Amino acid sequence: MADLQALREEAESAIASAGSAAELEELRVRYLGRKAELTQTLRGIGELAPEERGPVGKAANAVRVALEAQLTQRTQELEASELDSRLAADRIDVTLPGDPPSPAGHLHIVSQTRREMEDIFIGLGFNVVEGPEVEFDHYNFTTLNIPPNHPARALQDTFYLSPDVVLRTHTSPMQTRSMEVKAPPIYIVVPGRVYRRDSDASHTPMFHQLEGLAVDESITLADLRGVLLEFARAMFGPEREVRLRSGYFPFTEPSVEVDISCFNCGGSGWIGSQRDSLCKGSGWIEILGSGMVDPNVYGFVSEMGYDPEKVSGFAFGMGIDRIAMLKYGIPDLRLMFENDLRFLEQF
Ligand code: 2NL
Repeated sequence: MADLQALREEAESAIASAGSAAELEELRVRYLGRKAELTQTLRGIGELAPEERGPVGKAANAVRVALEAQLTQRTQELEASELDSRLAADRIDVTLPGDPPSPAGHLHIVSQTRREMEDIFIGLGFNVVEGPEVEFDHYNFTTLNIPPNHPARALQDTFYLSPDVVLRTHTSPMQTRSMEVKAPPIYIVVPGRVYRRDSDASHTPMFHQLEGLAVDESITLADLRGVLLEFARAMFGPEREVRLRSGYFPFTEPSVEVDISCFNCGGSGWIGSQRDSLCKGSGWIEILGSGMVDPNVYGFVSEMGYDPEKVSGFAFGMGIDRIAMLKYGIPDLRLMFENDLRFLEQF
């Protein structure tokens, strides 16, 4: 009985001072395991004198129950405090920003160029107008004085959605649409996507155009030249000159092709002793087509007061992608639409 009391005190103080769940498990094995002194005592009860069996068995059982209870309680306490310290040590601040922060993107080179062109024309008094990419052939061809058998109307060149609906081949339809709802004077530029059945290094089935239209009293070819000279200088540098050559479009008369003096060689055609490859040694680069609006075009919007005896105007059209290619030295138009970040990130 005295041994049992001593064993109980020893075990209780060991359990009370155990510092971890693992240590408690060791103590459980030592004091309550199969080879433990107490277990042996309980097993050996039958060998005791008959009058001792009752009190010793009772006392030994009481020690076992007490130690088990104390072990369970200490185990719970220690597990709780171990969890607390693990939670404190492993705490993650979920409010911290992601790592690494992803860099912000930027506008596509075509969008940047388009906005730059829009800004230049806004500065010259033009408004920016947009319109549908799916268009009636009436607006895409007929009101632009393009006759029924003109090659531009051929299935070969134009995407037809039905016999009288096309993907617009230029943004000019929106210029006629604008004149239908706004009496002169009108000063507009129309940027947007256009579609032609064409595909090589300088032609893609979809590309971007910006067309301009100015109709007012006494507009002349000199106004056209002045506006395009200002545009050329704003876009390609204050030293630029423009050159007008005779051209042909069904919707303008007269029509002119407009060149700018080459910004690569300064217009000389030479880089040192080499012919400039950009302008092919000519000193000039073609940037757009234009002309004075043909009186037949006004015939489709005469109700709005577009009387060729009273008003006159000029119009022009240019490729936004082509302007960007020239300005940034891009060798192949298809690069613009492949979405390769190694290309896009350069601009
Ligand atoms: C080019 C040439 C051009 C026009 C577009 C136009 C529009 C109306 C009336 C008359 Cl509503 N003309 N637009 C005029 C001349 C040329 O584009 O080479 N574009 C890439």
